Amino acid sequence: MNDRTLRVNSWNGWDPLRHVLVGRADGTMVQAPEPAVQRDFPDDGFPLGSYGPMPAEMTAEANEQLDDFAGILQRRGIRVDRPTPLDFSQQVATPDWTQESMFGCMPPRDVLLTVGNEILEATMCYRSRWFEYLAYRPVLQQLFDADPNMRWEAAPKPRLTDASYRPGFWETYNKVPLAEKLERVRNHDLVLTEAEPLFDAADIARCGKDLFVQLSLVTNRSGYRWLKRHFPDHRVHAVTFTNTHPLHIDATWVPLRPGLVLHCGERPAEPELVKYYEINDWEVVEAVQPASWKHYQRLSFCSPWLAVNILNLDPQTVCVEETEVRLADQLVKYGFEVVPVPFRAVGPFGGGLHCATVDIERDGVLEDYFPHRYGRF
Ligand code: DAV
Repeated sequence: MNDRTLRVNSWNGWDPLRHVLVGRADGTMVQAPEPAVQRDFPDDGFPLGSYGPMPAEMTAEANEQLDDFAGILQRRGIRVDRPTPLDFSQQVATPDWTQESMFGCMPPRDVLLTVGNEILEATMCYRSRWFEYLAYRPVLQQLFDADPNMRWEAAPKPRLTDASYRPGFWETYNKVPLAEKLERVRNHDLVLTEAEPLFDAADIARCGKDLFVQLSLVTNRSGYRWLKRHFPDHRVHAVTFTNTHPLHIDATWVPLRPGLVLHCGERPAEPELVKYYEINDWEVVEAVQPASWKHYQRLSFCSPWLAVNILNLDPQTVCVEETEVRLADQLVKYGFEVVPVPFRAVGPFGGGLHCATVDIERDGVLEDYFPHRYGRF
């Protein structure tokens, strides 16, 4: 039966949260090698070239934390949906290629972008993640059936032939000196070519009328241009940060409420971006150092900056990983109520509290938080 109370609506990451998707760790893989990504965990049983399911005990612990997080949200009256995992160990193929494994469905934020009443399926750029949208289709179908105003969109499915990747990228990039790496990041000369539009949804920070798209290891200029044309009523900006491994904007530049953005200072923002925020009366706050990840770095491709991968429940309330007490103290000083959530075990499955979720409904309407123009913004 259709549930007429369902409604897709979210314009930013801070309005009061009513309905959210929370990922699952089931069956997550250390993916088989492919041009866009190579896992190399020699000390943890997965040296370069090998692949297979994440260890069962790690998956169980991550799922326990994800389920507990879902429970915390539900007890606050927030509706929670979950994806439907596939057999991620299976080989997948298109007419252009065959890939020995898929990945998982812990970080739905990477795949789905909610803008107003629209949910957009991102292109993705890993062959192992090409079919990941299928894990979210049951929820999307339900939303489409229930909400007559929901816009269900999918960006053009990419070909992901060898033409989409710079040959031998990882072999050379891993060896070049830091300064050269940063120069390549600034020029966006990374693993993806411009053969076709490619983006992950998690490279986009939503601030009402302004969408900030990070050019990264998984988002190219063509992907940014596609997004700009797809959202003609928004101001869509391409941004980069000084970060040798740019992967998703939500551990780097995290808007927490109108007028306040949390910034990972180890990854400096372009001065023009900072100035754009400042002339619009936003404060750019440098986050304190993350807590230790010593016991939870096994098989992880994320950095300790998952600390700032925060989920807002409303403009005054934020979910923060429970070990990040210094960050929590910092946020309390800015007037936030902090909900501590144990989430360390989820990190190796692809992210933190923001990565693990997708907004389906928040109260609120489209607003312009940046009335003043600056530079290219
Ligand atoms: O910056 O450590 C976070 C990835 C979130 N999906 C980082 C990557």
